Amino acid sequence: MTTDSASNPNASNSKDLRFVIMGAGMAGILSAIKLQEAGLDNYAIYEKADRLGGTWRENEYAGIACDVPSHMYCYSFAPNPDWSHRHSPGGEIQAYFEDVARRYEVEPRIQYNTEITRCEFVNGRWKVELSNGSTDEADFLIAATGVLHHPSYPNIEGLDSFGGASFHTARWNHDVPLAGKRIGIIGTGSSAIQITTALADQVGKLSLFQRTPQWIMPIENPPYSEEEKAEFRRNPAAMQKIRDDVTQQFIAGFANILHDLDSPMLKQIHTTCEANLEENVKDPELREKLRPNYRAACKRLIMSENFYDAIQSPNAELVTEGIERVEEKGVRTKDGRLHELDVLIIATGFKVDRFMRPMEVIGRDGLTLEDAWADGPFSYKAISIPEFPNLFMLNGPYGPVGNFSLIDVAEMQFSYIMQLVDQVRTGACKELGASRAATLEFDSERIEAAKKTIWASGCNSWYLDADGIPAAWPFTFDRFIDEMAKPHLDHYDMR
Ligand code: N01
Repeated sequence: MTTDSASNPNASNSKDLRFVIMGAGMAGILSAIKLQEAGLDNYAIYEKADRLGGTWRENEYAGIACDVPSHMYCYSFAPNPDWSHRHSPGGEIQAYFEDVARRYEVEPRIQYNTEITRCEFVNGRWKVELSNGSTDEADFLIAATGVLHHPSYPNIEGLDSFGGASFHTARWNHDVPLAGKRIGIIGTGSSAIQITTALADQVGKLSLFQRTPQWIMPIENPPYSEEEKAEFRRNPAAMQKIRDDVTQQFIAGFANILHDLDSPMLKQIHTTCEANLEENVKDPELREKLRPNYRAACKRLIMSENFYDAIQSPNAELVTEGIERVEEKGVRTKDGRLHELDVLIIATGFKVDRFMRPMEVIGRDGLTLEDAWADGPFSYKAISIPEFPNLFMLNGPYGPVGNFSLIDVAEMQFSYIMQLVDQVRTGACKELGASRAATLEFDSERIEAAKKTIWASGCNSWYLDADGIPAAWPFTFDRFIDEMAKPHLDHYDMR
């Protein structure tokens, strides 16, 4: 795949090319493994926390699991025969990343507790400043900083005045006992639904504060038996078969039809969610409170085995009255009622427009990322930003995020990035980044396509940017695969 041109006098000695990887989550570990494989061993991987794992390190809330099946939600080159369930819990996923990082000898290379604070492109190289006061220099920056990263807190009066324990889902406080307590959860996204399902039976009282109801796609989550795991060990093709089948289902049943509102598959998703609600919620009043007034999959589709059971358990209450304010003793809703609580869980999601920020990033001619993204984050195909040469992103703005495995996405993106790196390795140029013209053209096509997707069909969600336009890959997944297969080098400014 990667070739040095010994005959080209401009070719770089690959061993000299230095890479700085931002973050040791799923995408950062992947980058380090792939660089090592390509013989590009001159890299540093900086991680601000004291452990690797990214989102799986940060999200330790009760009931956390991945709704992408486990045999798909793992690196293609590192299948895992030991997944306990079709959708394995978050702790297992974290352990998987730790294990892969160790086995591929990336773990000892990670510099923990080291936040990148500033990067500036000076004379063809990136000068990198670190929180410990030291510096680095790199030919390439790989931004592997994740999407759902910075907790978003609601702007609710009195939030700080609550007298009990309160924490965001991504800042779970394991020291707070929950058994038998009165728990409030604000939000009804994937996090809140999983927490409700995990806690409803254990706590004294669970109050779920719902601003907007969600469609729930029913899933099954059977455990893998010891015989099945032994078979996966003996015959890795059996794992691959599951991965291929699930991937095809995701692509054909969802990712390729997001823009086709009349497609029978999208209608089928809606019908399935509707039937789930009709058949599994007995009380008609509760059923109507749980019924969304928008199309299924407009918000990120929630998958759950048993949310409806949980919310119907005797100690659970769905609160649909709006929140007036938070007080010392609990949450007061607009009808004047005080919901007394011991613990308040903030399940209000993430600031999804941050990406690598608050890091200060300064590209060509002093252009800061803050200025470049003043009207909102943008990119060329989720990979590159004009005037920020040799900086490439994994899962950057407008990448495919809709109910798909971001691992597969990152693997495709990284192999695309390696083809860009090859341009420098072979001496075709010293620096490259998407041209402004190609980025603007891509962006206007993207916006038009985004307006036609299911995400723009009449609901509010974290997919939408400040102008209400979905900021995720709006084309078919097949197109993403094609785009990532080979860069259009004429869309790059190569110097
Ligand atoms: O966050 P969210 P999340 N007052 O943004 C509500 C991934 N993930 O952490 O709908 C009251 O989806 C808000 O209400 P509304 C997955 O990609 C995956 O749950 O805007 N409520 C909404 O209900 C997911 O999509 C998995 O009206 C307020 C909720 O908070 C993404 O992470 C598991 C409010 C936020 O929902 C984020 O999920 C978990 C306010 N002021 C997460 N502000 C799996 O793989 C916000 N809300 C299973």
